[in-house]
Amino acid sequence: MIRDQETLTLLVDTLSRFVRERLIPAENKVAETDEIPDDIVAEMRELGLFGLCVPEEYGGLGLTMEEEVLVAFEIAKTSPAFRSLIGTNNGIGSQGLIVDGTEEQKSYYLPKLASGELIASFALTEPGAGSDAASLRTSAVLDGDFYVLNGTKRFITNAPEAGVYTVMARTNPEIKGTGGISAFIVEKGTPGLSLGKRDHKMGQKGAHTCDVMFDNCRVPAANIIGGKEGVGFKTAMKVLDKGRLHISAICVGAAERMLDDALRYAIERQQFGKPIAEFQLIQAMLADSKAEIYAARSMILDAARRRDNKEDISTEASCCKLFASEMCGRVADRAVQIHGGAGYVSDYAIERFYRDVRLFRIYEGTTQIQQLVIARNMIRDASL
Ligand code: COS
Repeated sequence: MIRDQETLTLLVDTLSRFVRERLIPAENKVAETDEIPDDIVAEMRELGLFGLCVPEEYGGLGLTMEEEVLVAFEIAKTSPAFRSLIGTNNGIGSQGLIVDGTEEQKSYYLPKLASGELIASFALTEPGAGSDAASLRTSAVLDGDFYVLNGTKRFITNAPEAGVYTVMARTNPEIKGTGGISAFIVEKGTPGLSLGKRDHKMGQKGAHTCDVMFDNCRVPAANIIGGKEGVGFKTAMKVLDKGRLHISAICVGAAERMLDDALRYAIERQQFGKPIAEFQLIQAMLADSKAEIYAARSMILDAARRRDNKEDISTEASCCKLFASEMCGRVADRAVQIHGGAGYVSDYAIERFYRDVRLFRIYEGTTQIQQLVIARNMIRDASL
């Protein structure tokens, strides 16, 4: 559901140039320093990148899902750390508010997220609750006009930078399953909220995660998302449906970049007296990668259009995440192989990408969770 082709083309072209001229040249510095330079963050703010998916009435660009994935294909052609910084404000950090927040909550927080004045984080995962998100143990006990939160959240993206956290916590310990879970907006600086030290990750340097701890953290009762207890798990699942589609598009962009690097290398690199691109075993790796990227791209656009059409895309989002993230892993592996020994040393970007993209098969639901969601939905639909 593209609203205005001309504006969209301008946006995609502008981003594509920004990626080529500003972000790709800064990749090595980000990997070495584990930081995104301040001037680049400022430019990202100016370009409106923190508010791509925030509705226009709250100061964002209000992109449709189809427009968002087209933008994501471009942004992902560089280090995933850049995307990660803007990703939570556009996705899992803001969507809880967008889909289920009250008008007061939306009008207070969304403009600050759209401008990038505040960074948002999504705090679902816990040390004992990863794939089994419904087993989370962080508690939220009502005490007058406040909820008192206790518990620990783990691997929380952008937590070190965040000004606001969407936190899933159990308001009703009597209900063991998902019905006892509620979602809260918790602001940085709330007494009782503290952060662990930054995680040392395999890749994605420049994108930060850490633990978020709540120790008798008093959160105003007005900050329960939607003003209602017991619906927080469903909010989180709706957020993840969209998030999974977005990550799928990121997988396509990253795979396109890796294939592009591998193709250039294969054309330049000479062995046995000719470019290695002329050898059919290399061509097979290039061709398989091209075909798989095309397949992922097509299915993501289809799912995005369906979401814009207000269809339930839980199954399709999981199909996209499953296929696109696994595809991205295969492309990374072939791209290293095409580079040969050069692919194993850090002179070439592929060594870094190979580590960076490994996360795509894990976060926002592992491949195995996507399989489970798809099969469960199939069985449910067949018995209707
Ligand atoms: N949209 C809206 N509601 C949804 C939903 C969706 N996509 N998916 C599930 N729900 C609802 C269900 O309808 C059910 O509601 P009722 O109790 O009213 O029937 C409720 O949520 C519980 O769903 P379910 O029974 O499927 O929960 P389970 O605990 O069995 O399993 C999985 C849920 C495994 C799918 C979930 O825990 C999950 O996605 N885990 C992975 C977590 C993850 O992605 N973490 C990444 C870190 S966050 S970046």
